[in-house]
Amino acid sequence: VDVERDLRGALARNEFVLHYQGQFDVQTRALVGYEALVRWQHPTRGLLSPGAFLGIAEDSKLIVPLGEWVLQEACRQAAAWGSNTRGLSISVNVSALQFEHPSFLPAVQKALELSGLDPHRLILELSESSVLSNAGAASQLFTHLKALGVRIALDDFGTGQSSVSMLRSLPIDILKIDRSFMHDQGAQKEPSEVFISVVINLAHGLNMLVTAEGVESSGQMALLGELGCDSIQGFLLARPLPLRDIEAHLGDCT
Ligand code: G
Ligand code: G
Ligand code: MN
Ligand code: NA
Repeated sequence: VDVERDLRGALARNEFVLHYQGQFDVQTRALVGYEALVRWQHPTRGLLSPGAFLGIAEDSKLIVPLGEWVLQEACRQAAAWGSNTRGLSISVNVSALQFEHPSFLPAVQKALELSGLDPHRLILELSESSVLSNAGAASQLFTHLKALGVRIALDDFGTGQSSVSMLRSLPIDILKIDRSFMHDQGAQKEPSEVFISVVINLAHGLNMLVTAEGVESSGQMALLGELGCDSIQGFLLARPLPLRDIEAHLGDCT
């Protein structure tokens, strides 16, 4: 309850900040976008990761206003990145509770309107499991989101139970392969390599793009390139960084 009160106060005191992790074209290594990742700049405990507060934010439903803040802030900051960065996408994580809430669609609309961000640049990341447990609601909602022009990514893909028919029936733009499939590849073909290859071919067959997350080695990056993955995200190329630290990179995007 203490943390919950703290969390409520933190929203009012504007103690949350966004960090950004770059996403790169696997062939050219060009920066293609950023994923926004929330942190809590706690007055006494220091910078807290989502693991320390997202569970409580979910249980207390504070994830709804917090999620709206993240959406608005990410859109606002991305729209301000300057004319040379107009091609960069901005990915925002959306929790199950948030996307089931009736305020979600209006919140997306409001974040786009307030920021003036080109809707095509916004990618909403929903975890595979949260979409699966709400497949009916997801279908309707996704149709509305597509009408706004935003893109939809299935996050942590491969950890849930998606069926091909479900993937075909929903207007999903991007599959993000979960980082648990990214453990180091040996000389021998490991099951995860087969899995990654199947996912890439399936996605491309359904007109979707594939992002691999958790890429930590150049061996993984090379393999993903060979398998035809579209973009990669991971500590190898960039860690999540505060806004001031990515601004230097943004200046180089000309
Ligand atoms: O940034 P980090 O790797 O510590 O993130 C841990 C988890 O928190 C990840 O699963 C990530 O998806 C989630 N997360 C980060 N930022 C947000 C956010 O703004 N909203 C939601 N719902 N989840 C987030
Ligand atoms: O669930 P989601 O994909 O949103 O999780 C994003 C989280 O993954 C962030 O908290 C980020 O810190 C973490 N992350 C990003 N790249 C890597 C990586 O290369 N290795 C590991 N172990 N974690 C990563
Ligand atoms: Mn994510
Ligand atoms: Na993920």
